[in-house]
Amino acid sequence: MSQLRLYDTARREIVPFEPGEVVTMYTCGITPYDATHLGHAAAYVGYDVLQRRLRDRGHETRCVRNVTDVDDSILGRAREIGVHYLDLAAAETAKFDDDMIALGMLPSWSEPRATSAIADIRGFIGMVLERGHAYQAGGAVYFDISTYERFGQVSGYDRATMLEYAAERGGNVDDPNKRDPLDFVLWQPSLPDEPSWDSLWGPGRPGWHIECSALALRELGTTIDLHGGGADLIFPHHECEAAQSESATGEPFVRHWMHQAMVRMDGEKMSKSLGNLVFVSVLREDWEPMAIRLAVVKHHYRDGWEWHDDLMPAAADRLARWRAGAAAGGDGTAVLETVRAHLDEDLDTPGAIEAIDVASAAGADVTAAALLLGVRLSPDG
Ligand code: 5CA
Ligand code: ZN
Repeated sequence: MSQLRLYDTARREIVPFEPGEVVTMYTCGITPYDATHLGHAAAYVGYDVLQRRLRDRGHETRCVRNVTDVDDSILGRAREIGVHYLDLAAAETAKFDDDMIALGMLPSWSEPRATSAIADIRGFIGMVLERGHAYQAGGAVYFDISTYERFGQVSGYDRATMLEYAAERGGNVDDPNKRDPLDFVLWQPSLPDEPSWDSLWGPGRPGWHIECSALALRELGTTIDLHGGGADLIFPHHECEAAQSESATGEPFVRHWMHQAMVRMDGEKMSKSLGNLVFVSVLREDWEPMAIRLAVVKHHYRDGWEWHDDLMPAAADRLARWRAGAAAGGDGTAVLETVRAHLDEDLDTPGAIEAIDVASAAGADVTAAALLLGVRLSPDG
């Protein structure tokens, strides 16, 4: 069997991915304050294809995907529309789950909510403080990046770039309580109408990054095989996770980092905050879910791509062609092997799709090959 090779964000090159029999993975899940858009779908489709190929190679995969049910954005939206934040989270998570099932996603090994981890988070912050990597100021607890030499190991960004992204992505660089603007919050006081939990450092709520470190440790252990999410999370989110996790445990946090490039619309990252969104649920009104999945896997996970309306009819045509090939019933073993080889080379889904196109046009039954991409050709397949 060929070697499975994957790009590692931290090493900045394609390297062999050689986990043990059980593969532990953690992918950053949604903040459920709005519907699932194509950017989310793309992020999870990539991890799904990876899991399918790993299982096909004989591994057991355990992929944890958290739900950020308490943070600035969900609390802000709940306040704006006048509902309890947990009701908002529950409603949006249910819709997200429905979209994920429709898109043929393997079930997650677990889907823990951030609010399920308050006790774990408090314990985790205690470990970081005890080892001298954090300080208290103004009712909050901050991670002290001056105590952690490898800050920057995941992103490879220089300080100026880190400052720019921290300012853009909710890092509160102007917070006067911080010793360094790149220090980040582990625990913070809540506003009067926000949820608040008791802690040794005063009442409050967790910072954002800490939930993923605490949940990865709780669910999967000290060192995990693979961690990722969208590339927008490389900094500060994953950089900060790595810093606090390695500071808390003294052990390596992640063996391999994998990030999905951004899906764009109108030239900008598709995002809830900008509002340039294509919702999966809206696309599902006009197109079958497998065509939506095909429109996504047509792109390589490391190439950012722009959404445009022609993608759906093209994907639906392709699905129909593959089905016609499957009905013709020719031998599909060769194309299955070709697809495996493409996936083993940094999840080359565009290459795999081209190979399926060719085989299908020649009358091969491409059902098994398509299924490795998570594309079901028969309704009950
Ligand atoms: N709850 C946090 C992670 S702990 C969060 O980032 N939530 S999110 O709802 O904003 O994003 C969910 C996932 O979708 C993240 O992995 C994020 O990186 C990814 N994502 C968001 N927008 C895009 C996009 N336009 N293209 C690709 N991936 C995206
Ligand atoms: Zn996360």
